[in-house]
Amino acid sequence: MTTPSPGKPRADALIDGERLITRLRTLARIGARADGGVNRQALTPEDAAARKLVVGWAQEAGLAAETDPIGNLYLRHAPAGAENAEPIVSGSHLDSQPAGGWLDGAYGVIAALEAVQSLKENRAALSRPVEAVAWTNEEGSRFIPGVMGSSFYVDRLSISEIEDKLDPDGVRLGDALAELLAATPDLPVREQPRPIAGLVEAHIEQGPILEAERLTIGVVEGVQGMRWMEITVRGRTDHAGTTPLRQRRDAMLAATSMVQALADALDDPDDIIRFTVGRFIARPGAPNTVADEVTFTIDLRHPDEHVLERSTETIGRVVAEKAGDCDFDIALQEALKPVRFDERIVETVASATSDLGLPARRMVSGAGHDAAVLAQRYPCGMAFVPCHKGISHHPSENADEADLIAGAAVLAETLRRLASD
Ligand code: HGY
Ligand code: MN
Ligand code: MN
Repeated sequence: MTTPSPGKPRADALIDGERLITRLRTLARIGARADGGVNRQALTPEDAAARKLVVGWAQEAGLAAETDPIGNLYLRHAPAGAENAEPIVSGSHLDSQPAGGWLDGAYGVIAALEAVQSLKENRAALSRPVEAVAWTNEEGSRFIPGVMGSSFYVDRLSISEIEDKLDPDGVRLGDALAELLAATPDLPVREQPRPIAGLVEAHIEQGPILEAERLTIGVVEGVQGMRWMEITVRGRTDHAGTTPLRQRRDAMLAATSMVQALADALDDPDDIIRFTVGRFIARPGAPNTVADEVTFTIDLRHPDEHVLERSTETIGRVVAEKAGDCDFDIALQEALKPVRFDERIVETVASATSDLGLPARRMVSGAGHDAAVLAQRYPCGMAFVPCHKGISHHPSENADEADLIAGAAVLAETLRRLASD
């Protein structure tokens, strides 16, 4: 690491690193898995418990805590005289993947809380409020689509269009959301999103670049585009012992041949396209009955929207070719275009990083983030810290404490600069 020059701010003068790490480790106990990971999916009792814990920390720190109709949390410091200015916001998500780690999302929320609390404690001269936010259901692993709280904030979706969605166990989203909100009955509810002057999200990189290059901070310039689809293949149930194969309409065989043909058709010599089938469900699900319905998901990503468009056409063609005697539907569930972040915010992250003497590079995010959705309406940026071996969406996800602390300090300094304009 580069040694900070004399006169420049030091990470440990800007935030309380020990408090940051203690809170992250305490939060990781909620939804802890036996293998060391975290299962704290959106709108579960664990998600509600995590929100309560974070609200408690914020209130102890003297921050004003509020929620909204979709369960986003706002933890606010408004310096005297600046109450009515548009805030500078920072946050991420408290929900995790089913086999997730302790840092994806949680880091960005707790780092934002630490930054906002430290700016308050250090009596930073601010001309705008600063807010830490936890956005609801970023992952989309339980209720599709993800980035739900941030999409609500920028008016990409309304609660009425999602409240009847069901999780894989048949629980209705509207009911799960009502339970989540009931767990914090005293929190004021902001009925309408408010304009934001600027937003910065801190996150672990979830990829291998920073660690390989021995860098502490990734200054994120943008996020690659993403599409989610659900393919449903319909055939006919038949007796496994008596029905000759040539007389079947076997949805399983059609669906599996689609998946393999799609992987072949989307193979990218440059290895830039990301094609994932992460969920595959066969019904009725009995060993001795031919499956009559198979649904599987596609998560498709690339930094170039034209490639996403072409790949979507390929998916339509290949699915039709491999359907045989089965019927099929292709439902587009989410489409997020590639995002370029706001140049002023990116520059502010970069200058705060270099003034802290931290080695950094600019990069594009492979993972999706709430900041990419919020960038549709507000000036946004992100700061990444390295994670071990680039592993994420896995229980072993981890990062060096020193990097987590450095990232939170960069965040605090960036928020201070943006909120002092
Ligand atoms: O899927 C994503 O990129 C994010 O981690 N939810
Ligand atoms: Mn995340
Ligand atoms: Mn994630």
